[in-house]
Amino acid sequence: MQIRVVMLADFDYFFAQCEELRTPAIKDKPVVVGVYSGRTEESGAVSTSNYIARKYGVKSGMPLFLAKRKLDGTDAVFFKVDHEYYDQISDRIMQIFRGYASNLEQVSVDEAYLDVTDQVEGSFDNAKDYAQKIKADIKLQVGISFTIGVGPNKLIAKIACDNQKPDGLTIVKPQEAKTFLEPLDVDRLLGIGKKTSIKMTELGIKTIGDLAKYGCPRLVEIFGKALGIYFHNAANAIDNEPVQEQGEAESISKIGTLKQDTHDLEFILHKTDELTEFVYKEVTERGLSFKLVSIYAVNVDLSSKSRSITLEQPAKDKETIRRNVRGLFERFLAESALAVRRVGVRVSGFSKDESRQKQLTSFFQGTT
Ligand code: DCP
Ligand code: CA
Ligand code: CA
Repeated sequence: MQIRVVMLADFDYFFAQCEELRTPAIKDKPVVVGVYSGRTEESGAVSTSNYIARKYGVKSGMPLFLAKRKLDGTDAVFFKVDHEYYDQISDRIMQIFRGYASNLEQVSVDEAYLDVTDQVEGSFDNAKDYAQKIKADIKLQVGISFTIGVGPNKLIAKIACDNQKPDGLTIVKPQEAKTFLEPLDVDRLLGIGKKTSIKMTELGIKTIGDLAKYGCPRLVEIFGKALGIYFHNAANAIDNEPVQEQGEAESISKIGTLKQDTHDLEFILHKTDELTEFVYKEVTERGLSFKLVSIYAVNVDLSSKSRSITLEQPAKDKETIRRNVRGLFERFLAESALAVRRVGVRVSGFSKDESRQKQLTSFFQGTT
């Protein structure tokens, strides 16, 4: 399998940071966001708090009265959760992420995986600059800080992200992945909760390194085939799960570097035609129809932009991709004076190609 560069972005003290954004004057005070159960004025639990409040021992899930007690004598401010507002901010950030990644997988309101392999040309050194650029862009556009973990797969990206917070950036290169995991407690792996971790301690497995050395056949014997193999692979830093939009099928895209920086439409279309060939081939092989055609451009100053168009009808032919890519680039170049360095073509919004299914059905009918 080709080397991948996967990022996990996790927004810092998210609900509380959203409140700070709305009311900047509270930034230097302890900020607590809570769910009030309504039984009494005080009853309810802490959703999250800013890092100042955390210094006083406030934690997510803690009863509010306890948080209040810990913050006694400070100028702490308390808020009721406002999911609608947090969702809006989250949506804006996710939308910006989409312009930076070939694939985006949102896992929760404040977390998303980005597959940026193409954008950084498979290089973990480029990934560092790229991550900093994304962070700076969103800080500027939205005003929210977050932490990024970068690794060769989702598993490593996630654990790397937990390494240093807030406003952190941890990069784990493929060759460092196993050593990075080795000293960590096994329960840092997804799927190892209290019960499993007790069981592992009994087996003499304390760290991920211990688990990596434990034989795969023994693990299968103890935990069953699926789990045993998963534990063995995870401990050895192996994870082939793709970064994939949840709910809908992922997109198919291809990005390439132009022979020279240019603002010339025909020169760019010459390249995108090549990329379209690749995308079209993949779409056909998988029997998909698409409803969304997008372009992606990285300018000489390394800023990047994407533009999309939703088709009236699902399509599956090459000409539709070509025509829309041309239209999108025409408009894009008219709006931007910068020369372009890299370009991309993407289709998404898939449905299964029904005519092909019919063909298959009639094929089966014909043979019986
Ligand atoms: N949340 C909640 N109740 C919990 C945990 C979390 O309501 N017990 C909400 C509030 C958080 C959001 O989910 O802002 C994201 O959770 P995280 O675990 O990512 O925590 P934070 O973003 O608050 O902090 P961190 O900076 O540690 O990521
Ligand atoms: Ca989170
Ligand atoms: Ca978070």
